Amino acid sequence: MLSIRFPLVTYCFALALVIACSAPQDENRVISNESEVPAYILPPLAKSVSEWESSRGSILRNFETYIYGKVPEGDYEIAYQTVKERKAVLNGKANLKEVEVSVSTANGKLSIPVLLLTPTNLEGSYPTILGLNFYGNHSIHLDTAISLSSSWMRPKQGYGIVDFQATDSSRGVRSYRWSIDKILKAGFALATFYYGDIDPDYHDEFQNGIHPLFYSHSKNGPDPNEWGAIAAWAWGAQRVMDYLQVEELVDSKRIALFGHSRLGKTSLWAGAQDPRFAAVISNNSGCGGAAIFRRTFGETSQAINKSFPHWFCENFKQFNRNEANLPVDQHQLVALIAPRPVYIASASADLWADPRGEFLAAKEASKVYALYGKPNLANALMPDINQPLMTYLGYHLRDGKHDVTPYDWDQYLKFLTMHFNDKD
Ligand code: GTR
Repeated sequence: MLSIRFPLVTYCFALALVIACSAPQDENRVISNESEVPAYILPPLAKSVSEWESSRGSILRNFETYIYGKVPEGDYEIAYQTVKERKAVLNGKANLKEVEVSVSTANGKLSIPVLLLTPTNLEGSYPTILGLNFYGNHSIHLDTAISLSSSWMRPKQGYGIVDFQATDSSRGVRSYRWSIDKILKAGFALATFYYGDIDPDYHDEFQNGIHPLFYSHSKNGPDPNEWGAIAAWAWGAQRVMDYLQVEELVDSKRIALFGHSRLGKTSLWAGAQDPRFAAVISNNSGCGGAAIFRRTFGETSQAINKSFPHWFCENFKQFNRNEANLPVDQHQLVALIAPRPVYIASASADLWADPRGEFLAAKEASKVYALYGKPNLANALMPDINQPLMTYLGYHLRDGKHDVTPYDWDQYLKFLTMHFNDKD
C-alpha cells in the first residue's frame, strides 16, 4: 500500500511545483517585509555644487517628462479678489481673510478660494504655512465665518456631503488634522485651499478642472508627457503662492508648503519646482512622494497607476513593474528642494507608504545638502518611533496610522521655527 501511495504523493507535489513555477507571478503581490526588497542602484547625485547646479535642470525635466507631466505652454491671466474679512474669529484667536485667486485663459476661468488665518496677538507680516486640503476650506474648522465650498466634493460617510456638495454639517470634519491653535500660537499664519478646485480628484480624461483651460483647438487631452492631477495641484499651489507673494499679511520669504499623502506628493513636486517655497513638509507622502520607487515596498508604480490613473502623466505607465528603468528616483526629488529645509514624516503603521523608503530618500538627498554645507541626515540611521531628527532635513516615524496628528504638527512647528528664525 505504502509503496503505491508514496510515488503518487511525490507526483502530486512535483506537479504542483511545476504549476506554481510556470504560473505568472502575482501581479498584485505587495512587499511588506524588508527582506523582500530587491537589490537596486539609485541614480547618483552630483559630487560638487557646480555639478549639481548644472545637472539640476535635466533632473527636473526627467521628473516632468516621465512622472508628473509638464505644464503645457499657454498664456493666462491671474487676479486676486478679497471676498471676506473678519476680525477675531476662531474664538478670538484668528483674523480671517478670504481671497479668490482666478486664472483665466482664452478657454475660460478657474477660481481658487483661499482662506488665510492670521494670529490676532501679533502685528505685521507672518511666516505662513500654505496647506492643501481634501474637503474644502470649511472642513478645517467648525467656525461658520469660514465660507462653505460650493465645489464638487467626493462623498464620504459622516462628512455631510450630499449630491457631491458640502453642507453645513461638513464644517470642521477635518479639523482633527489641522492643529490651528498650535499654528497660530507659534506665530504662523495658515493659508489653505481645496485641491479639488484645481482638478477634481477622479478620472474624467482631464475634461474638468484646470486642464481644459490649456487645450488648443486640436487637442482635448494632455500629451503623454503633460500634466496629470498631481502636477495640476502643484501648479495650483504655485498660483496661490503668486497671491501670497503680494499679500501684506504674509512674509513672502517665509512660506512653507504642507501636504498629506497625495497632497504630500504634490508639496514635494511643487517645492522642487518653485524656490519661493522656503520650506516643504511632506506628511506620509509614500509612493510618488518621498518613498524610493526602486524599493517597490508597499505601493508600487503599477498599483498607483491602476488605482489612480489620472495622478501622473501617461509616460509614467511605462514604469509599471519597471522601476529599475526610471531615469530618476525620489531621493532626487527631495534633493531638488536643497538647500531649503524639507521635512518628511512617516507613520509606523503606514507600510503602504514605505516609511523606510521615505527615510532613505531624505538620507540620500542629504548628499546635496552636504554640498551646500547644510546639516543633514547623511550619517543618520532610521530612527525609532517618535524620535524626530531635525537638521535641514527633518524626519520622523510617528506611532500610528496614515494620518496627520497634533504630534506631527508639533514637529513641523518646531522645525519651521528653527529654520525661519535662522538668519543664515
Ligand atoms: C492611497 C494611495 C496613496 C496615498 C493615499 C492618499 O489610497 O494609495 O498613494 O496618496 O491614498 O492620498 O490618501
